[in-house]
Amino acid sequence: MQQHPHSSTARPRPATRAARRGAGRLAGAAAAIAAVVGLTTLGGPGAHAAENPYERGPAPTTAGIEAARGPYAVSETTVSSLAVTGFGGGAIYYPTSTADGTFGAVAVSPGYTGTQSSIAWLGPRLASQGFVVFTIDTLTTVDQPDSRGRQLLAALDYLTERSSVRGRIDSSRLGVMGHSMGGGGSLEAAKSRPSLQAAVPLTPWNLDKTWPEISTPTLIVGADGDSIAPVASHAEPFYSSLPSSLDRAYLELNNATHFAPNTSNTTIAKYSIAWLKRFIDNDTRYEQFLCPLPRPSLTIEEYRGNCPHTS
Ligand code: 9J3
Ligand code: ZN
Repeated sequence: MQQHPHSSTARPRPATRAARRGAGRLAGAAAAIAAVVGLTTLGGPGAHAAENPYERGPAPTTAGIEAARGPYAVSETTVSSLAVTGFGGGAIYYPTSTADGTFGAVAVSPGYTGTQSSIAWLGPRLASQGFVVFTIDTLTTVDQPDSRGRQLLAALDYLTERSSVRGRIDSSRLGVMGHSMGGGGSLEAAKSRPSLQAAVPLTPWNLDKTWPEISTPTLIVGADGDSIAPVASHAEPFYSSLPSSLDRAYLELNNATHFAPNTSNTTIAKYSIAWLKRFIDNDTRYEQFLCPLPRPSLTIEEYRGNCPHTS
């Protein structure tokens, strides 16, 4: 599918000079009337809210966010570990087109012993929906969650300040994701950088069970069959310890293991896309997929969260 650049239909122009003058006067009068009408309706219940400057792509559908690819064609560039400091390099996936302006960006950390290839499927899957996505390698594959959190932030700094795609990114609209210790690292990153707009830890693992310091909207994804980071001692207490005033959610995958985030997974993609769109892009068109709370199904063991969202 092709990207959907904002386009306007060209208006036929009157042929004669007089006709153009006439059209100009009419347009001026119409603008004046529109300005007065706009003033009288500002703030009223029927007022059209200012257009969201961060919204990207067409109106979403369930099929669209469940699809293997979204509306944007995606390009990829790799970043050598030798070219960066504070993390291990990785792969950047980004919408090819420059017609839609800048995009929000997300850094994604792998888990213990994993490399960026273990979470690479998320790169094109999320980027094709209109994000710049950096799936990273860590400095060593045995780095712990606190280190992975710092590395996610170093990767975002590289992405927005030095990378070849820095001009395509809105540096005020950033998020973090990660698998296992990388999910634990996502919590660490959000705790230390409250300006992050969204966090999505995937079957997260961390020795720290309490996250009341987080003010970033956070979707925690657990797996009912996870015996490495059991939800009862990881994902669930992480979710429960987030402030109850925060926009937060807990999605527990049904019939899934610790390694569900390592291969293409439509449930993970669908709710990650909705969460990132809703909170990185402030795109309330995606609220429909998050509220009312998704019901248990063949793929969802349980879903908890607050509705409606407040930020
Ligand atoms: O990143 C992970 O997969 C964390 C789970 C783990 O291996 O914990 C044992 C140290
Ligand atoms: Zn804590």
